Amino acid sequence: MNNKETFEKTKKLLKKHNQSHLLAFWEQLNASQRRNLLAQIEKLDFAEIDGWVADYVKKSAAAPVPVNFAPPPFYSLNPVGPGQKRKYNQAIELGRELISAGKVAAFVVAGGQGTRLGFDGPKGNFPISPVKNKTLFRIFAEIIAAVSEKYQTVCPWYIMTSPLNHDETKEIFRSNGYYGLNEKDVFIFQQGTLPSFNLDGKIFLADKDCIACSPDGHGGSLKALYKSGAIEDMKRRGVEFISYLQVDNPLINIFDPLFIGLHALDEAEMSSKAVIKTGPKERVGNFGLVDGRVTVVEYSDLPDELAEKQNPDGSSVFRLGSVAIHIINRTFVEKLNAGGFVLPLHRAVKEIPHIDQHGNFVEPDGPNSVKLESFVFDALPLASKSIILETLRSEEFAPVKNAAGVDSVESAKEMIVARGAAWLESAGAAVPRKPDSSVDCLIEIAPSFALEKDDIKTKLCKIPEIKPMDRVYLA
Ligand code: UD2
Repeated sequence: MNNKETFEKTKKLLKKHNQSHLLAFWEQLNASQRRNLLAQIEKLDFAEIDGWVADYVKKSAAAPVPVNFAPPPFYSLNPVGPGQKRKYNQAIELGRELISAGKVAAFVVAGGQGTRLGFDGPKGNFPISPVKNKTLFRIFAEIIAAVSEKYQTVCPWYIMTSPLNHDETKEIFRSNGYYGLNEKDVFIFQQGTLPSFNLDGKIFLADKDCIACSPDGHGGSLKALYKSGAIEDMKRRGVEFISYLQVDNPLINIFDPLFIGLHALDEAEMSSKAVIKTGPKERVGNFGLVDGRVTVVEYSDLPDELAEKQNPDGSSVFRLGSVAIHIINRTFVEKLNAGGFVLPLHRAVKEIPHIDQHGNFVEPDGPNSVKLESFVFDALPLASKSIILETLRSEEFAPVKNAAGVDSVESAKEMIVARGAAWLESAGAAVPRKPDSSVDCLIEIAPSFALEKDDIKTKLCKIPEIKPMDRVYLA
């Protein structure tokens, strides 16, 4: 087909789907801009887009929570009874074997914008450790290096970026020498994007030859892992289990033998860790069971009466919060992609800069657009088996979301110090505390020193003397 024919065909297609404005500036474009725009339009499936506009853009209500949403079974922090105690021990053994055999990889989703933090640049480059100011990426890299050393193996690391931060992320890794890891064991790839819509369902133009797009949500990782060749790379290396984490959690225990082992023993396909929520409205997903399948309902979609529903003992019925920590089987991702799976989309109303019908650039002063995203936890009900393991917030979850207040830089630093203090105290050290029992010094334990509490006892040759206001760094 020649250019003219392609143009006419595209024009017709856009008219049919109410998106003719995408070619509004055609006459002003040069040949390469025209090719560029047509290539972007060609990638869009307009029949699918019509469905999104009807279901998610023009409708503002989230899909209702299924009426049979029930509390799910889960493995509690401590095993219940001798049978389960044996199972936990067996799982820890198996988890260790799987890590040693190189069957577990780390996978961080780092394609988000991190707007709430107000930090310019990839969030993984945010400095967070209390004494050495290590960035999130450096902390993860040091965990991976320490696990590889502890288990005498090579743990590969997969990192998903988005077009918003891909080049910058690659440059950060390059200029930091891959944080001491082998470059060939670090696989950085991009997620996909989806067009942004105005509130009437028209796709925005970012420029005269460019469609406005945003990252397709962390659910896009399940496709991007496959498309990018990351899954193929895992297969070649013999990786069977993907340890999924978010970029904003410096307390993450990436290679947890118990979690990996329970998941493998139960032959699950995708599993999750949960914390007990701080309250009915904590901004985390809520675990439930629908038709026997583990399902997560985001905090914003859970009706108040369910969020506040209580058991006879006063505890919340839906008290298990999703901290976005998962083990995903490599073969599950392969199976999903072979079957052409579709995850539901979720809408977020955002401020998206764009050009108007006259070609003038518009910087909105309020929400003007619908951004669509898929969520990785929506794949849980597609798994043939899925387990949930309760974990302690103080040990594993300190998200850095906001500049101040809840889930902030300050709270995450305090939690890193508090965990370090608890680990040292368990080994017999005296940690100075303030009258309100908070820690009165700074403590940072490098992953090379201890990956978990029990490592401290074996590493600590001499109990350190810590004075108020000290800055303690153990490496
Ligand atoms: C997420 C979960 C919430 C809870 C919480 C724990 C959702 C919708 N909610 O909340 O249930 O588990 O985390 O901290 O997930 N990302 C990408 N690409 C994208 C969008 C996001 O890689 O297109 C990454 C992002 O870089 C980050 C993670 O996904 O690592 C979570 O993104 P978020 O901060 O937007 O999620 P949040 O805080 O709404």
